[in-house]
Amino acid sequence: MIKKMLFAAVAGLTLVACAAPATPAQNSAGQSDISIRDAWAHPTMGMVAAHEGHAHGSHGSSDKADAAQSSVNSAAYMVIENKGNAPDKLLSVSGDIADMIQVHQTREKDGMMVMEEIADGLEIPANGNVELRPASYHIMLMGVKRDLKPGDTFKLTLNFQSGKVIPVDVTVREP
Ligand SMILES: [Cu+2]
Repeated sequence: MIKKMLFAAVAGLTLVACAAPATPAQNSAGQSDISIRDAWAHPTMGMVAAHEGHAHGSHGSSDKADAAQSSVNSAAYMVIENKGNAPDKLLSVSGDIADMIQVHQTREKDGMMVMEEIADGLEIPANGNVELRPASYHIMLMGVKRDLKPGDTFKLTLNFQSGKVIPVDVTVREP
């Protein structure tokens, strides 16, 4: 009985080991294999604290003006690598460092640099990587809740189409 079970287990392992090289062109059973490196974000240059001082003294201004002034933004960058044989997509990013977090791209539009949300997800190709960097793809942090000083760290959680949920430690530094 034990011998029979052992045989079944070995057979199963062999099948798994052989499956990938045997079907290189058919990756319908493929999986992404996501890893993150070099995650960093812009400092906020003391603007969060500066605004709080200002807000307390601005009783006459409207809520709307306060909201606009209170929105201190930053952006996070990193390299997202996919060592798997299936593409994946970064669908959303969550974290408590900012009121709103979106995946953005910066591009030129009518001679101006504009940034917009990548609403349908940022594709990470199979056996490839995507670099998020200034003036390109970035994770927009809108309404940063505390000052980000060089050397600080905070956490983001990256949510992928495959269902992978990957926590990332982001270090604040100058570009
Ligand atoms: Cu942006």
